[in-house]
Amino acid sequence: MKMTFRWYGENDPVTLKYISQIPTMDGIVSAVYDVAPGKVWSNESIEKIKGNAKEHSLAFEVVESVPVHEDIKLGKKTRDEYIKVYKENIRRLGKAGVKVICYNFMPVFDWLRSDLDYINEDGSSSLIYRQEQVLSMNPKTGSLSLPGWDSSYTKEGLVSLLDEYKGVDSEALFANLKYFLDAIIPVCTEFDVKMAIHPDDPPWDIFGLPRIITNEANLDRFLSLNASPYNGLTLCTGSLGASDTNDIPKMLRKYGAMGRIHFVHARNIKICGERNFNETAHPSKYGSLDMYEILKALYDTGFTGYIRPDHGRMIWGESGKPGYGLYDRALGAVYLSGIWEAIQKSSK
Ligand SMILES: [Mn+2]
Repeated sequence: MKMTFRWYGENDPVTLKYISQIPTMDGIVSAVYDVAPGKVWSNESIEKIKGNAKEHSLAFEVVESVPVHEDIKLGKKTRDEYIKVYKENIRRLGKAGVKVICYNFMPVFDWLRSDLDYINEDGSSSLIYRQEQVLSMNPKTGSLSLPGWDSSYTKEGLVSLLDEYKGVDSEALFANLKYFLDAIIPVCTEFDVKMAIHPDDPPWDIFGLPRIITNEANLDRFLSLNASPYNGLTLCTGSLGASDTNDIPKMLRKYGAMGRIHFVHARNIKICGERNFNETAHPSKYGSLDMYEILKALYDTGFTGYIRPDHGRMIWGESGKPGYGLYDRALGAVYLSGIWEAIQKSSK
């Protein structure tokens, strides 16, 4: 298991120096952030991230994410041009030593939350999700004020994009995903870059948009779309865990044994009512997920891939990018590494 930490580049208030000071840290997870989806990343930008990381003795072997252009998800004729660009990015990243690319295939929005700054009893703050509140912000009426998304699209742009998805149901989305995978996996194989799809967050349909990376049956189907081991998963415990019908340790054991888990996002959430949840501190006692069982499942299936603490709360007066402060994620990393050491030593 290799411990990593997401870094948002030179504008991230969490510096590489701070990340390198977190005990047990092996590397960073990053991306080129100033290029629009569907464009080629410059070799200079890729090398710069790698060089910056190296200066702090951190590896740069995981990219999160290379965004998939909406035309690919929509299955439009123009997708071939965007797939060509995607393949070029895989080649460039592979040559730079990147081993895993995390991506998602969620239409229009990826993660959704109702509040990015919910104040907990102890004064820390968390991202939370309340289904009713999210649905009351129906973007089709132009009344979008989704935290984190309200400035990503213009009202008109969003309405027309949502219109384009009217003909795309989950079957069509699966077909478009297969088309994409079949095109890129040969390049991944040649350049030894593993693709790791991130589950949909939260793992159910929203605003009439299909979501397909949501549960065990759909993950089985996803993996069978292209049987190559280069077609794999980012197992995000908090995303899948928002649905209490998902048995996370069971899924980790199953897909881990198949060698299809390349990257793990380990975070905890507390389910509080149907389709409502709060993000919590990482330890098991605060959330609905048992982090020991999660790491034990990885250990038992011989996991050698990458893991990172996922969203943290804001604690100790820190402010910054919601979910991506330094302190609580650092505590998460060390907690996860502590469990791992205990499992390793007690298994000898
Ligand atoms: Mn995640």
